[in-house]
Amino acid sequence: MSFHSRRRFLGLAAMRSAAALGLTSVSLRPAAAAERDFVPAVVIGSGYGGAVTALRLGEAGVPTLVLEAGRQWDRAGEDGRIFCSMLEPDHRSSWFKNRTEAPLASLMWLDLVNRAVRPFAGVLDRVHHGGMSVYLGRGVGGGSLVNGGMAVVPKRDYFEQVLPEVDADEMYGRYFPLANRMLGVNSVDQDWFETCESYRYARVSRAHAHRAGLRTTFVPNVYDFDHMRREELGEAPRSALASEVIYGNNHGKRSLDRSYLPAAVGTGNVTIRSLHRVRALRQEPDGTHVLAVEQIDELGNPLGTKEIGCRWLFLGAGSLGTTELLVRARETGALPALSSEVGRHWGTNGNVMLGRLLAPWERTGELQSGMPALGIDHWHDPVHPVFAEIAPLPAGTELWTSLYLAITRNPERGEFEYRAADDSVRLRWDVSQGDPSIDAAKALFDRINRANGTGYRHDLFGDDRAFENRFTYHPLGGCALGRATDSWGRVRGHRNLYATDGSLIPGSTGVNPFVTITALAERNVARVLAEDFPR
Ligand code: FAE
Repeated sequence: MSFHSRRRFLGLAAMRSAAALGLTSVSLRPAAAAERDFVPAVVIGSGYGGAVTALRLGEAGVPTLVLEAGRQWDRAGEDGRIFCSMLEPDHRSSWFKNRTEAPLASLMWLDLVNRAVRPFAGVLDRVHHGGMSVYLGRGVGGGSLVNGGMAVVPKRDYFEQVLPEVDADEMYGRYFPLANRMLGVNSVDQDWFETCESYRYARVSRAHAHRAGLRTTFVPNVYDFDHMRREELGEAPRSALASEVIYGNNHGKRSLDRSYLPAAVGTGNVTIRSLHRVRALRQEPDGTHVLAVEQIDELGNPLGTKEIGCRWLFLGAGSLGTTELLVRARETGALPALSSEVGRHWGTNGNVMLGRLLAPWERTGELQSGMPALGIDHWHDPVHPVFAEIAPLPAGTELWTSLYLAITRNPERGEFEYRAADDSVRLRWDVSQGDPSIDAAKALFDRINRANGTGYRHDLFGDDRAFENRFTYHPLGGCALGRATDSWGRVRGHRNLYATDGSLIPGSTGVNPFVTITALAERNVARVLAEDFPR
């Protein structure tokens, strides 16, 4: 076993025993960093940016505390499963809601999808901001717990346009390969793909795209495709093939709590505290960052608030979480020197969801893998570039439907504002700002429908719209690299303060974003460790 795997193994064992004991603090040295009110480094959030940063700080010998609002997902419920399925959602599905809020709101205009649930620290959140709502993962592992696992490196020329201050040679030569390796990215066996039942839906969509003269591409994933193959054969417990994805996967998925985070804990320098939400930040004249941290239980009851001080503070609370903390801190005068660029350059990665109704003889299959493996790549279109993920509709029954999450190049950007009356930070985004995304998706899918004699489904989104652009899975921006921060994520205006997550990317990546977030965090923390920490 290599040194790295041994550390990851130790960390995994520590995480599992903490979960079994119902502890909210995980560390190889629980008495050390965990209980002190001052730690050298704090990372807020345990998604991609936070997990990368925690591992590299821990490896460099920096005692580090990770504060995560959600719970650790390692303890089975009464049904013996950690996560619930999409078909039978329960309290584990949703972050303090009375009812699930799934992306598909209806079937045949009927309210068949969502269920009443009791409020709990569940794994998927949908945060509402007027014209836009944002899906987020909540828990140790952030979005990696709920996402479709699609691990896509962006097109280089587009990456260079979006983040011109980043050395693309270094990213494509070093940090994207590193991110893919660390995340455990793998590709589907194409022979199996062509014959399996689980991807019949993708093959049907591919045939329709090709009939319209369009190009499709296989998409790597962090779900273990060999496990999936064995699921179909009945040799492994089903997860991707048991309608599990947005409320978590019980098997097969290499989420961050299986990769970066146990490796971080295994360094012996990193402590993770779950169900700890950072409410506010300030900085003392001597440079100490002070965080107001609230601890809750799984039912949301407050267990107390305390202040934690640190010298280096890394914000990995995701695009919304990081932006909210910074905007509030600037507007309340707690971090007065933050730039006016904080809270700007926010976008949806041009997300639009849509479904097409197929002919009755075009079966997409009752068994559909929840992990997408194919995309329609039409990004080179000069007017309407689109990268469309061929998404499953794993309802366990034949629905003669092709579903897509289209990523488009939408130049519209949102901004965040602070409202003193209720101490809230709100996104300003008008529904009409999503129109360019619909125009692009419509141009592509009209072409596919024309070539195949098919049409849109109008019954999936709660009314009779064909295109859903009122939510995003891919919130990006709010603390954009090179604008609100320097070229390495150091937040301008305050010392030893860093953004390390999707907030750095100004609104768009052209593909699903987590590989980019991971690689960028790897690049930035390497520089920060070399320059900002004593040797
Ligand atoms: P993120 O993963 O959101 O982690 C932030 C963490 O911070 C969360 O665990 C929060 O609970 C925590 N947090 C927030 N505020 C606080 C606070 N105040 N105090 C303490 N903790 C806090 O951030 N992307 C892909 O590339 N491929 C896909 O297939 C894909 N599918 C998706 C499907 C769904 C349903 C969703 C919701 C997202 C999907 N994404 C996908 C997007 C991807 O998961 C997302 O871009 C990343 O998770 C963002 O990573 P960050 O590090 O920015």
